[in-house]
Amino acid sequence: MTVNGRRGAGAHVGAGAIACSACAAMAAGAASAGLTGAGGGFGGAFTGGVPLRLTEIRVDQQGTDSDEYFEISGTPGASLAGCWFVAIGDGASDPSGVVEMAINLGTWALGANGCLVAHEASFGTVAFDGRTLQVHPDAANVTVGTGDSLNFENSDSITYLLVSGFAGTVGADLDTDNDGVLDLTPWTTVIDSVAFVRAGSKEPAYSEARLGPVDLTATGGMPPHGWRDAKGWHAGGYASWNEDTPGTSSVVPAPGAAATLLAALAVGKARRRGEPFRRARTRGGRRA
Ligand SMILES: [Ca+2]
Ligand SMILES: [Ca+2]
Ligand SMILES: [Ca+2]
Ligand SMILES: [Ca+2]
Repeated sequence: MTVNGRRGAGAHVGAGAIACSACAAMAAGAASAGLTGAGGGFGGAFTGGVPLRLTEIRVDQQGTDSDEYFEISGTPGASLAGCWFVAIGDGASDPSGVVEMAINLGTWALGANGCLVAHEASFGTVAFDGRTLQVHPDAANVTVGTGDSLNFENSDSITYLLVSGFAGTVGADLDTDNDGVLDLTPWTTVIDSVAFVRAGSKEPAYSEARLGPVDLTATGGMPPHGWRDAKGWHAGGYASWNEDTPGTSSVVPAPGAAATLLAALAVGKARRRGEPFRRARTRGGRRA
C-alpha cells in the first residue's frame, strides 16, 4: 500500500469567488431549508435540476496511488462556478479538523451526461485484469495538477465536502478544540459530503454520510474506493477496477438517501473476491 502525503501538492488553494448559477441556487435553497453547515449532504433543496452530488471517490489502490479521482454528478452541463472540493483530516501536529486539500471547481461544468471526473495526471496508467481506467466520453474530464498529485490520504479517516463559497486555506484548522464539531465553516453551503472512515483512526468524521471502515487488511480498514447509488455509498476494490465507473453515475441518490453505512456490504464483497479481511475495530476512534 502506498500512503500518500497529507496534502495534495497540486491542489489549488485560495479564496473562492462566489458567482455562480448552480451553486448560488443551491445555497439559497439549502439556507431556506436550514441545511447549511458541516452535516451530511442535504436533501436536494436545489430546484431547477438534479442536485449536485459526490458520487465516486478513489483514494487508494494496490501500488502507487496514480489513479485517484473524484466524480460529481448532477444536471447535464451544470456550471460548478463557486464550488470547491474540500478534504478535512489531520495536520502535522493537529489530530483533526485540518483542511488537507481544497480544489476550486469553479471553471468547470458537468458533462453532457451530468458527470464530471477530476483526476490526477497519472490517471489511467495502472491496469488491473488488463483494464485501465478511462473517463466516460460524455463526462467532463478534468486533470488536477501534474503527475501523481491529487494524493488523497489513506492513513486516517477523511471527510470530503462539496461546498460553495469556500474562503478557507489548506492547512487551516476548522476544529480548534478537536471535539469532532467544526468551529469554523469557511464556506457558504455544504452541498454534499461523505467521510471515509479508517479502522482505528482517531480522527472524527465531519459528515453524516460515512463509508467504512471496511474489513480489508491491505488498506488498514480504509475504503480504497467508494461509489454511490440510490441506496447510499458502497466500497469498491483495492486491487481491481471492478466497481470503478469514472464518468457515469447510474442513479443520483434521492433526498435522504445519503446517510448510509455499508461496511457490512463491503465485507461481503471482500469475502466474495477472496480478499483478506479482518474484524473492524475502532480502537478509540469516534466512529458513530
Ligand atoms: Ca491515496
Ligand atoms: Ca470543535
Ligand atoms: Ca484541530
Ligand atoms: Ca461513477
